[in-house]
Amino acid sequence: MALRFSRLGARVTLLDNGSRREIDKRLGTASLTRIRSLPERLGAWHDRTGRRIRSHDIDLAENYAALRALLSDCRPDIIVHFAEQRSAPYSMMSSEAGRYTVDNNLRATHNILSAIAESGIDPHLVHLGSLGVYGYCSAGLRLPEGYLPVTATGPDGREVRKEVLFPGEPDSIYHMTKALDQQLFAFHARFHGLRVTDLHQGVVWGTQTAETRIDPRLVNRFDHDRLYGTVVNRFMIQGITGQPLSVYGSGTQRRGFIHIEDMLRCIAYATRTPPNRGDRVRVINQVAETCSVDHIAALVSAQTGVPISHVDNPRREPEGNELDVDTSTLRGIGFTPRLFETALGPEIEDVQALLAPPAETTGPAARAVTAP
Ligand code: USQ
Repeated sequence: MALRFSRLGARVTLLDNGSRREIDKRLGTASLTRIRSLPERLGAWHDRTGRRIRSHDIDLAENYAALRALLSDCRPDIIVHFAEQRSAPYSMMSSEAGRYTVDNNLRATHNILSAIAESGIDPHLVHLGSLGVYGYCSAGLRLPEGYLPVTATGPDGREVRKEVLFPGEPDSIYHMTKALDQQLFAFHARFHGLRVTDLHQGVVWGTQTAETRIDPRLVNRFDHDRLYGTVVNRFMIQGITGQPLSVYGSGTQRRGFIHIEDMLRCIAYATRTPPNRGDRVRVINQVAETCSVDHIAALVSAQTGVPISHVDNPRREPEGNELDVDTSTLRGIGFTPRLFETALGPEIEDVQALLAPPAETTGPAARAVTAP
């Protein structure tokens, strides 16, 4: 995302405490692609484009003073907030992981909101939320973009209509933090006039973007382990390496999905169209299509010839669910997303290419793939 904004001509400053790298060390996991240090990556971007991205090692949850000082100094027009522990299964792995997820995510979000309000700046805050905030039981409803119209009868018998934040039913501690984030955004928008867009995003798939392709040192993470590997990426790597595709439970769980390249386009769109001061928080459902897990497995199996294996579901989640999502905002901007039917085959080839890096690459660009 930082590279995309830099290419579009923005002056980009990164705040990163390296938490994802630390979690890898603790879990003994690694991205399939080799992820260079942040200074190396920013150096590569500069080598290739002449553009500079500044970075600061600041823990947003722990170091409010540094965050506040930096915002007063930078006075950003846009803040894109990704600074949260992002894996649902990680958050459910242990009490410690769940508590870290709550402590980190809520404190980071609230510190950003407080620092904006306290420093008197007026940036548009764009937050990466999650479709899972709603819960996965749409039960005949089309999940709206954040708000549910309700009609109630007042004490005088008159009908009252209003829109309320959708009363979500998150299925993990991680999704619960995104549901609580929503309340913090609503409060600060109402109380301090902060301008906020919350993107309720589906499961991301794919690895490379236009910018990361220009140099192997810029490649994105490709996680394929049980905690950070999302379902499509796991199926792709299982297909490529000839391991049965691990469908959890019945496979009739339905989720929303979006390709990483389309995610960048959607976030860039959101930043170009900020809400006004005094508006309620804008919610956009950032989803290209909904699909069941067994359908994705069938597509990957057809592409790779690898069989599907239904394994006991290690997660506590509804066995199967319907999912109908309102994506009016994205369809309204003429969004033509990558869909599995046509884009999955080329993506599998891309991942294969990442496993077999060109000979001139300086150092190993890919790691050995072990059974995830
Ligand atoms: N699944 C399998 N086999 C696997 C891995 C997953 O059948 O090998 C199933 C899971 O049981 C689940 C579905 O695939 O029903 C999706 O799992 P996932 O790990 O791809 O995604 P999920 O846990 O839902 O969460 C991920 C990210 C989170 C993000 C969310 C978007 O961890 O950051 O917010 O996707 S959403 O689910 O729409 O809220």
